[in-house]
Amino acid sequence: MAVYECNNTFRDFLRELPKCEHHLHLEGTLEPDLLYPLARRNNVKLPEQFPKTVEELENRYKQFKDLQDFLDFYYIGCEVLLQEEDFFDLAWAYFKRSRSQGLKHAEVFFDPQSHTSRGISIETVVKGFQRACIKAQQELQISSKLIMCLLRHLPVEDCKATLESARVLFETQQLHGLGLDSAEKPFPPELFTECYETARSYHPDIKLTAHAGEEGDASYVLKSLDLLKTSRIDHGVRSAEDPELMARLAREQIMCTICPLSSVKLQVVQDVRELPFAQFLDAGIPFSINSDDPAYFGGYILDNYVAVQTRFNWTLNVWKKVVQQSVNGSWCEEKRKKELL
Ligand code: ES4
Ligand code: ZN
Repeated sequence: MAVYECNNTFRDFLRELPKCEHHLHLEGTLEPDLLYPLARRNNVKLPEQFPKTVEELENRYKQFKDLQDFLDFYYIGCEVLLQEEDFFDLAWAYFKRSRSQGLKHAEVFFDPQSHTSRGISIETVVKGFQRACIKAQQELQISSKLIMCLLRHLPVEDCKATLESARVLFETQQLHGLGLDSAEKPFPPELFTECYETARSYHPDIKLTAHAGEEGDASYVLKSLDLLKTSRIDHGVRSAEDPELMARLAREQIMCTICPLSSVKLQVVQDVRELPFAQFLDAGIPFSINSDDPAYFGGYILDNYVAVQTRFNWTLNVWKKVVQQSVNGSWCEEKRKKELL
């Protein structure tokens, strides 16, 4: 793994920037040193071949072959989460750790299906996460929004049932948006057109996003916009392969939520320097810098900002622009955006 470190002065500067995170899977914040205690607390037996110690697991996380190799670990990790308290502990640990890295606002994903499939109710999951969000606002001054994701590798009928079970949560805006994650390539956006239509019928202000252009090519991004009508794209880095799409992302000001350390760890690119930041800046496509699954990819939000700086050496003015874009592209109230800037 390449080293992504910058000098202390720059790290301090980046820490002080009002950072917003738009691409963060709460289940992806499960650190090995929480995974084993939770497994014990809940009497969960991990698979026979699963690493036995924190150190062994951390070593295994140093490199993933691809997205699926990572997802296999991610879903096993989910199995130690059972009680409302577990979901609270998980999210609270994320907020505390990210506060020390200068996080101000977070729009966080969770995957109800990885829990409801084990007999846990969506209410248990959401209540635990909501309590952590409230505490983060009160004690850490971090604002947040919850985004529910559908697992695209599961049958569409299962996704529809999950949406229906969350209907009231969307109607009351306890859930702010809908996303789509998990294995991308075999499960293209068009499978979920109806799900997104249903979600739009739940609330006029519901926000829509989808993972696209991570392992799938630019056509996945295009289809997410056209069929799912998303106003944001998670990752989207392979958009750079299609000039017409790039022009559209700029015209429609579609924010791409880029995750530098994730894309290296999952071998989407071999080094952060290969990510299309310069093309996005030149084209005027808004993007944000995010940690995705920090417990698995070796870095929280500031670590990702630092990784970008080590490769791109941006001036203070470029950072100012990047931060402004990130705040302006957030799904928070206008009043909160003004406070952040
Ligand atoms: C994910 Cl990096 C990534 N891609 C797709 N689905 C995911 N779920 C959690 N992390
Ligand atoms: Zn993701």
